[in-house]
Amino acid sequence: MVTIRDVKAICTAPDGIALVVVKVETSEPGLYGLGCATYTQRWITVADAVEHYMKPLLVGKDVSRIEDIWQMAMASPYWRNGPILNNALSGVDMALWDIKGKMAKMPVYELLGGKVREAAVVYRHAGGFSTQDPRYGKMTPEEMLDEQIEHFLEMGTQYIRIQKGRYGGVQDLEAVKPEGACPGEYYDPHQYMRETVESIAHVREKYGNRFEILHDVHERLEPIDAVRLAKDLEPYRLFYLEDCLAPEQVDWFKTIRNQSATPLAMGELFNNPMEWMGLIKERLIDYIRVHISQIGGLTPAKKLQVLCEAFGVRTAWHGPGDVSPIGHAVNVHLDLSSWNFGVQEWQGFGQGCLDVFPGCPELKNGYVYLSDRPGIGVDIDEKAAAAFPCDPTLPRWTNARRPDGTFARP
Ligand code: GCO
Ligand code: MG
Repeated sequence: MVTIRDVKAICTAPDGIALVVVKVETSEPGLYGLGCATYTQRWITVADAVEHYMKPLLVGKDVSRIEDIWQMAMASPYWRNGPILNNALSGVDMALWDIKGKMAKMPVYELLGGKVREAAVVYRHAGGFSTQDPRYGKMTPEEMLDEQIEHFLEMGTQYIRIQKGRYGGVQDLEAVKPEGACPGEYYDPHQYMRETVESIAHVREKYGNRFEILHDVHERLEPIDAVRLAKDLEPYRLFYLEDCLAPEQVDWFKTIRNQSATPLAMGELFNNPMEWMGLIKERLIDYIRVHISQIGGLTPAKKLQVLCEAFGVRTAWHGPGDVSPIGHAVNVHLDLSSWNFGVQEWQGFGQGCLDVFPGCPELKNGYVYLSDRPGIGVDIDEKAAAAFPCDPTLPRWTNARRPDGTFARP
């Protein structure tokens, strides 16, 4: 029996974004697994949970018992389904799938039922520039947006997320902030709504049906405004509208569903199965978008994908810069082996990640491909990783505020 000998967190920021990877070493010399536990805003606490709780819980356990370990480790803290411990568990869970693939001499997608497609079609981000962008002010937002669209079209991209500026739009609200307002990332929800419809109308007018259009509201609107935006965007036939409600307001999806045919994607902020169960059962969304390490790893994500298939919901796993290449590869193992795959969000890797994580999935002509190495297929160069320490500074962008200074869900 091969057992778990050590469990450790490796925190590294090769592209300037804090990533957390869990390495599970085994009693078999040279056999280890890697998993993604990336929660970039609270990476220190996740790493701490891995060291102080996952390690003592799991050392000595049989590596083959993935389901049993997942169930035991999920309920061991009694309180469960929170972001910190879900990420710590995800790192272990993915690492155990990596080990099982290496022992079976198969890529993980083979363990999940084999390929239903050779590669996963991706969606890219256009227009998400910030007022800090050196080109801002020299180029109009439309010119910056078009430049990014042209770049992605040259790369064969078929799905492009259109944002006019950051989440909440191109905002430079120094002028409207109340006297002595507290610091924050100010934006005007109604200005953002108007700009978004104008931007997408411009894109559809200029590019026709050359690519599928997506947009990410990022929970930046009050529910009734989300209803209005979904209706206002209906004529432009989006592939989907992402995160148009905050998780606390998902009951409003019923209203949106009844008033608009704009396809809806939700889930990157979910941690708890009770957040998605109703949306799927009632067929209130079209795409599920969880951040796989935030729900506890590949084991629960596979179960979620199968649940969604029964209700006609497709997958569009969260794939931002704050997922490690191991996490991105796990997304793609699921993408390749799931019949109800929709689209894969793809941020792409900087040279730092490519150097630290040998075997990164490869983007070719709008599709992402996995190596056929056994397991997850991505390794880590720990020495190179150590050269990119994570920054403990708290993120500014999550301090979002409306013109009157009210804090807004970011
Ligand atoms: C996306 C997400 C990200 C998140 C980020 C939070 O659609 O990729 O909205 O941009 O904001 O992952 O850390
Ligand atoms: Mg999003």
